[in-house]
Amino acid sequence: MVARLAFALCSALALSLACSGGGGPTSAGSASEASGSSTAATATATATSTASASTTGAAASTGAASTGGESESASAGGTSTTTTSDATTSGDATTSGGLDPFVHEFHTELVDGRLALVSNLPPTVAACEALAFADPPCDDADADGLVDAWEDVALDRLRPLRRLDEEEKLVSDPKAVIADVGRVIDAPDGFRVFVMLGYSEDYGSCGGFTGHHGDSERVALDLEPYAEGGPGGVRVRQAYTAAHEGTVSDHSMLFAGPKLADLVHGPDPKTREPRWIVFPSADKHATYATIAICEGISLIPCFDEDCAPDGVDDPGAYDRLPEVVNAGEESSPRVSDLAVVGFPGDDAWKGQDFCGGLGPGTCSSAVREKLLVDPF
Ligand SMILES: [Ca+2]
Ligand SMILES: [Ca+2]
Ligand SMILES: [Ca+2]
Repeated sequence: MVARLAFALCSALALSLACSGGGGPTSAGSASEASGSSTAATATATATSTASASTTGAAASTGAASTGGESESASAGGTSTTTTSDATTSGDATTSGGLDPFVHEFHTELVDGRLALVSNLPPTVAACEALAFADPPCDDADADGLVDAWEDVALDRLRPLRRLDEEEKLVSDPKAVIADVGRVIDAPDGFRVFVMLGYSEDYGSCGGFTGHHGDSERVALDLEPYAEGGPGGVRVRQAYTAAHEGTVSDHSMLFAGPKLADLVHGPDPKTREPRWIVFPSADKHATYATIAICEGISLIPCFDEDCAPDGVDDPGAYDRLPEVVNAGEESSPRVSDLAVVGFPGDDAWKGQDFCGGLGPGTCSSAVREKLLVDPF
């Protein structure tokens, strides 16, 4: 029972808190990380009814602080069955004005090989506020017209699991930290999801050559409305994986149309729902959509790329789905200081190098670039 309560609390605090290891940063080597942080919605803390959430600094920094804590959404993510959708209830358990409380029900599914999100919560604030429920979760702390609770679920459910190489150094580095920093926005005929895949260290290639503190990699998704998935239903229209982005050996790729079938999906370790899987190259963490693409990249000798755990007893030990935080928008951030996900000194929106919590210094590209530059 204690464990169940602890898990429920962790779920309620969701995106911004490290619930394993006593609240510290996500350890890349911990077994719990691979599956323990996949819960969905942000718990926007309320001053009145979620005292436990509102008293923690990390939770307060996710946007509850900027909204004044006027709403509550308790995530019930992380179910272990294949048939039960996650649900997020808003409002009091009792009805007000004769209206029922809104229960956010959502899950992913594959539609013609494309990942889709099914959700009964509409993405836009206007549509959300028109719902005939008591106090639906329509908060928009980042002022982009999208319901933050929907953004958080879309980000969490559609972001990829990282499947590491068997020689990836972070697996045996007890100080390694990884986390995702995301952004979700409206776009013509759909939405965009940007995910900075953060690593505390780029271990370099050829015995450490080209290594540096902080490694800001990324993927992005172009989403289209998916009416069969309910009012908040969306499905992947295009996907982007960045590899050595902006360098002479840039192997970033865009997947659209029939090429979307190349993307790899597998059961989420926690929810068992379909989840996108990407393959970061060993030690350098360039992100590839398939093992074949990764290992087919022919760089000069010694700088080749290796991906995926080959010949290991427990491939699952190389899967990572770390903590995620929705940074909001540059003009109305929900998170700026990335200490909340284990990267102290780093910032989602400042024009500074990303040092993976090991700065200051000359490290990798600013997180804001990974969130703002649209590859579609
Ligand atoms: Ca929003
Ligand atoms: Ca947003
Ligand atoms: Ca890298």
